[in-house]
Amino acid sequence: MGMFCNQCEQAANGVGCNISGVCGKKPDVSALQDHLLYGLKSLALYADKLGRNAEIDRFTIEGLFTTVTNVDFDSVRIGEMIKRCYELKEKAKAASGVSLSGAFADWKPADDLNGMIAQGETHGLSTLHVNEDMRSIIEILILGLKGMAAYMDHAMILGKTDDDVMAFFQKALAATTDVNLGLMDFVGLSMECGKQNLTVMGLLNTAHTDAYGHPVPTAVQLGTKAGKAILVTGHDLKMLEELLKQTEGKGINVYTHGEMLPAHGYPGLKKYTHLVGNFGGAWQDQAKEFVNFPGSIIFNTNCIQKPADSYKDRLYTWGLVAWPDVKHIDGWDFSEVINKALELPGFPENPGQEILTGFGHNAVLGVADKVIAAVKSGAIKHFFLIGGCDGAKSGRNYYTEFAEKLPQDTVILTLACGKYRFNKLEFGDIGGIPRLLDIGQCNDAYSAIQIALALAGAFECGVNELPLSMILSWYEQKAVVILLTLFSLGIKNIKLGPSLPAFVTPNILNFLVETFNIAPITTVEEDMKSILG
Ligand code: SF4
Ligand code: SF3
Repeated sequence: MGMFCNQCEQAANGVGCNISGVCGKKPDVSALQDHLLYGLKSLALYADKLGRNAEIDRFTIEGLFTTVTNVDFDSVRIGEMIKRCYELKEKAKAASGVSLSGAFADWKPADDLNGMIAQGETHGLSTLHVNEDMRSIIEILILGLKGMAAYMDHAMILGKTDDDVMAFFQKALAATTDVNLGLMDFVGLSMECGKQNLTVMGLLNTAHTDAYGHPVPTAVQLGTKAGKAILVTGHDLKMLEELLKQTEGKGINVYTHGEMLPAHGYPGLKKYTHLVGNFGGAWQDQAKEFVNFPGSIIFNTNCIQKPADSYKDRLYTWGLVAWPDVKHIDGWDFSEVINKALELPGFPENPGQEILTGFGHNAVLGVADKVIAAVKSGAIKHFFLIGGCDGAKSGRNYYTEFAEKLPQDTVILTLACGKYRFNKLEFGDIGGIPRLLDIGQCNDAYSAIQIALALAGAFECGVNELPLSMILSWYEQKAVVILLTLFSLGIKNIKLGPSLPAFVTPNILNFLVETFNIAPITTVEEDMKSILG
């Protein structure tokens, strides 16, 4: 059985995974994910005509997020989603009263998993186009939709949605089945996807700050506290809050991992005194780090990797993340995770280094006067946004080296898990402003954009004219949609690494270079020289 997937930065040989996924995705799961995406397009053909339907819209978001890299590796769960997708498609068809025909409109999955896998193998990138540039731009749109769905899922968990955004999801998915649309139609839809994602990231920002307050600068302990322990990894703050409530007074300390680190900055979460610190680094180090965590571990979103036997029995998944044979928690009752932690030895007291987080736009703009004065006096010469995803492939020490070699009169803004490349280093401060400001998770790119817009307003220039450079790293589809958002805002001169996406053809890349002057990272010396002169 073969497969083809090129949606992330780990795509084998820079082309695509065709025997088995570098991420651990097996051909059957790949076929089922392709099949689910095909079903979501079929559903969208009717949902687009039907208008807003909460059940269908919620499913579309969950379905798309399920196919994001490092989320769901469980064939049985994906098979169930395909069945559900078909039920909803039939429901949307009946309710919309429209009659459509064609391969997508007539989609019907087989009754059993093997049949669904066989169908999925024929769906591939599930487009009717043969031109490779068309396929490339359609894939960019689809991967953008997947990334945006991830952020929408978190917003929906906190009770937020947006009708216009949901209408766009269905319109764009349906458009990918339309052979009459041309290249520029999909360029337009991709830019619109970026714009819609700004709304979604804003919605999620409001959801977070309504529920937990605006992040405040907070020192996070990297050592351990004596007691039983639970590690939470992923991105979902609501899940962490529920776990904190359920562990209160039980003698269990809760630690964050990976993209959960910024949780410590939220007043509504940091008030729990048993949220004690952050353990480990970015996702790709989980296998070597989790073995040393003497408590239970729970994933609430990506990035999960094949668990080692040494910690599999104390590992749990929640929400859309799943791995075969790893216990999945449905709903909001975490007693099983808690009871497991109580059986395990926990940590001894071992204080360690502290690092700072919590520099969202509210905190940074709260000291805007100081920042602007420092720029005007020449104390701050340049800002660098060094952020994005971390990953396993070599070449990512570029980001560590870049941060280390920056002159002392520069400030680094960072976000997402790529920060682990340098967030334990000492950068000092400029007149009391820390030189390293952790804005938050990948979705807090929204906050970075607000900071950039406010600075541009204060200096009466455009964002491209600011002394600000973006040195970004990508890995999965959330990074793709953030790039589309930056493009939709007209942001130019981004340097992107560690390698360029396999799904971008030379012609599409030329278009992006000509329009946005985006460039691949080269060497630290060369890139720094080209920016700072
Ligand atoms: Fe390969 Fe990435 Fe696809 Fe996994 S998600 S199969 S690593 S391209
Ligand atoms: Fe990291 Fe997976 Fe992208 Fe939220 S946790 S940024 S890679």
